[in-house]
Amino acid sequence: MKIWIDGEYVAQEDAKISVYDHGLLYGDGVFEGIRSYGGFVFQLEEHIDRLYASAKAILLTIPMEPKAMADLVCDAVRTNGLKDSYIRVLVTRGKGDLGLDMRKCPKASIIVIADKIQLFPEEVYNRGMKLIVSHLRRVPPDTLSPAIKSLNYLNNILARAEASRADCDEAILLNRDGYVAECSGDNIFAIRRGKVYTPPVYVGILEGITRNAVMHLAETKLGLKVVEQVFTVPQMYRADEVFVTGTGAEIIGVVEVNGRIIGNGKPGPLTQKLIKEFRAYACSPEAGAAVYQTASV
Ligand code: PXG
Repeated sequence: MKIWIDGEYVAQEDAKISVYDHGLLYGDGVFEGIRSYGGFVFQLEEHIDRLYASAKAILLTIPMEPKAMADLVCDAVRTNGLKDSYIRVLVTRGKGDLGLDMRKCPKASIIVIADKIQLFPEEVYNRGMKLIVSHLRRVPPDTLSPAIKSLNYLNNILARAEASRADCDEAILLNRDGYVAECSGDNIFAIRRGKVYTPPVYVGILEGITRNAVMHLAETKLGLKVVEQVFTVPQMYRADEVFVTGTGAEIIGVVEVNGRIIGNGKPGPLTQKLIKEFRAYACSPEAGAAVYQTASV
């Protein structure tokens, strides 16, 4: 694969950054994970918007206009001859000295990786996921806002490790008040009596782009009522269906939470309908930017 770093494509083996980059030294930077389906970059505008919002929140100036960044994402997919792909855009604080002071980092670094997507095995979609509730709480919004997609992922990584060690697929993080927030790399939904619930953004979550697309599809294609409402772990045990959404996962049914079986222990019927609708939508031109029709940067 050819990787874009600061103005040029380099071979994967040569795609390296300085050990003085504050992205590495301090996790000082932001990123996006994006997918393309059949040559269409899914929700490209939304991802670019979120990237620039994350950068603004951490006082990081991206040395490129949003439109040029959108074109670059398309170009990276095209340059690597991809149609279905996973694109990782990183903007790091750039090279500085060994102190925290961002003023010592004169220029942010831009990295764009477009590679083949490693899909979850079809088996996971069929059997569903097992979740645990992590002992770690989601970082509160007044500490490091989860709405910022920053390079600081230790909160999420340690929660995910807890899940793996318990032979589970994902971990649910609660907020400071004990309400369900989100999973380590996915948003969470519960369905009860035909109504779809998902935690509101103020609970302290990343406002997932897949989440928003799924909320829209549930309402418009399945005619379901979707509400952003706080809920607790015991309320989730009583749900008819639970599922998670994310760029990597898309939509995956949840069949167990903390050893409690959800519904009948299989991904629910509405979850399965949503997966079908999502897959049809993701491959449609209306869902994304066409990679092989846009002008090259
Ligand atoms: N919450 C968190 C904490 C995330 O990191 C999501 C929700 C879902 O957001 P989107 O916009 O993707 O629907 C994410 C993003 C991976 C991976 O390899 C997943 C994410 C980030 C980085 C890597 O599975 N999910």
